[in-house]
Amino acid sequence: MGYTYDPQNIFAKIVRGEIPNDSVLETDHSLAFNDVHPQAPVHMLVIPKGPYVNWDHFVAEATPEEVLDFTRAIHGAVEAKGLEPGADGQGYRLIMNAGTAGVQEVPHLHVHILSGKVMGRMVCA
Ligand code: DGP
Repeated sequence: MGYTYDPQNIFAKIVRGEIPNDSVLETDHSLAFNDVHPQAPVHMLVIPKGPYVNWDHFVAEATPEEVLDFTRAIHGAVEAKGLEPGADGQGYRLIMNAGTAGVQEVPHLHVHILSGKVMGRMVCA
């Protein structure tokens, strides 16, 4: 399947440094920053720096190094905010929206990390 990436999407501009972001963590291939419209007390986004539309595109075409880096960057952002589930019961939720049913607004792969409150069993409007 072919994927068409729009290099003018807002996260592409963040990766290129054309618009600012509130960074949490940066690695060779990934970037984590706070969401501009937080849906919870903690709401970060983690993106690969590479031009991938969604998770499906990433899995199909990213290099093993990018996949490993992205996976660890997600955990790195969790650690940076001290969200690891443990005795204090903190924890977090990961959400990755894709396509129309998933209501993905920005066409650059991103995972949401939500925490800071108990969010109920699922997010489903
Ligand atoms: P989604 O529906 O999964 O595509 O969510 C896109 C998220 O991106 C949404 O929670 C708001 C966030 N967002 C949109 N534009 C910007 C921006 O310019 N900066 C930051 N930090 N977040 C943004």
